[in-house]
Amino acid sequence: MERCFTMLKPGVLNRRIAGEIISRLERKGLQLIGMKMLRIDRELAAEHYADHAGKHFYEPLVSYITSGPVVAMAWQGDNCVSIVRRLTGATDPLEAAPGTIRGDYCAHTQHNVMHASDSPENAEREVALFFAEDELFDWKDESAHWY
Ligand code: 3AN
Repeated sequence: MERCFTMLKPGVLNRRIAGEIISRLERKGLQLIGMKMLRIDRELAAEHYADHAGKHFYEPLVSYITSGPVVAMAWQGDNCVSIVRRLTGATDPLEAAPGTIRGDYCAHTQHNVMHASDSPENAEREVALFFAEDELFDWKDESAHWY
């Protein structure tokens, strides 16, 4: 069973679209095993986006991600990372297909609505960065065979 970390970026709550986005992941059949709202500080942002340090968009990215509350989520399911990435769409909203989250809800790369882990390894690292073990709920998913 694979896990994936997702995070609704600042602005999503302001726009009142958090529920719609979460619904898309739920309706696909992924299992939500952790969720919380938090305000990211610069230290956590730097750790989360360490791979991007030094890139031209790094400073704006850190300023943005720390600018308001986010909704962090941990999901579980077969091929969870690939499924979430496909539902999320391309990084650049101009490339993101209509029907994907980024294809439907944003117009600028910097404000592209949702972070999603890009590999199972990064997913494990990110889930551990944002959630303590006792904040994750590996509940019995009797409906898994419906999807
Ligand atoms: P993804 O979020 O699709 O995995 P990454 O990991 O390359 O994409 O980028 C992380 C975040 O950095 C993106 N979600 C976006 O907010 C921001 N970002 C990436 N590339 C650019 C860019 N060219 N200009 C502005 N922001 C960018």
